[in-house]
Amino acid sequence: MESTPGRISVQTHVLNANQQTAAANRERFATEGLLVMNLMSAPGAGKTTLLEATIKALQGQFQLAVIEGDLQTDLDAQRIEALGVRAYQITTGTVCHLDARMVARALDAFPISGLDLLVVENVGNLICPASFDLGEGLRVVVCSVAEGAEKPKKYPVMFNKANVVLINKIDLAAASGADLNELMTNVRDVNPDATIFALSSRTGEGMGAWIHWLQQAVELRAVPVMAGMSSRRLGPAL
Ligand SMILES: Nc1nc2c(ncn2[C@@H]2O[C@H](COP(=O)(O)OP(=O)(O)OP(=O)(O)O)[C@@H](O)[C@H]2O)c(=O)[nH]1
Ligand SMILES: [Mg+2]
Repeated sequence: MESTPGRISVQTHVLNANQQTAAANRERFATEGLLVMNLMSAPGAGKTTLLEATIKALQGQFQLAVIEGDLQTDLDAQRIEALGVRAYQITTGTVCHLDARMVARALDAFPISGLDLLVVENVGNLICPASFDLGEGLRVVVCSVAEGAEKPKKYPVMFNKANVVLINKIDLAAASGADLNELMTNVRDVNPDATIFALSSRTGEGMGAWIHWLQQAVELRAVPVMAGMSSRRLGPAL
């Protein structure tokens, strides 16, 4: 489709307006002293399953809450609440991503004081959510092995803005014929600074390294520098 000046200026306006609200959200999160994680992936890559396993590992250590984003249903929020963690569902209707204003509105109805970690599970989509800053301090992208090793190259915006890339469903690697080394190389090509963990949210393999990293992030309220870790290739050997 041909770009027109009108189209470009409307998109720029929308993103600038979002940036202002994201900055206000970020200030609010800083005032409250919590870490906010924006969790993104293609539909079904395993965000909620990963979140369930992460909550089970961190419960009792930190005060947690979750904002869920979906086009329809509160099914993911129900899964989180079943673990005894507060969850707020945003349903976007036809909108394929969360934006900063949706999160700001959610915060008016969903108290965050006293929290250590707020996770925002974005709408399942490997494209649009990457362009909308929510005011988060930590961007985590989940990529399942079965999606295909070339996905980081085809959807670079999502991957090159991530602090962490979680390669999920490694229990399915052999069955899906996935080349994990190629996937890892492609993530590094688009984002040499991302910290990468390979894990299975279902079996728990590789979860320990991710949880350890996240514990540090929550304690610091920031993205940890991986001192003493010479490689970004963490988790089980691939
Ligand atoms: N084998 C295997 N299956 C997994 C793993 N993680 C998630 N799944 C399965 O993948 C499917 C989708 O998982 P969800 O956690 O709902 O994925 P999601 O990214 O939250 O999906 P949306 O919110 O709809 O975008 C479910 O059937 C999960 O049980 C994993 O590590 N291994
Ligand atoms: Mg989900």
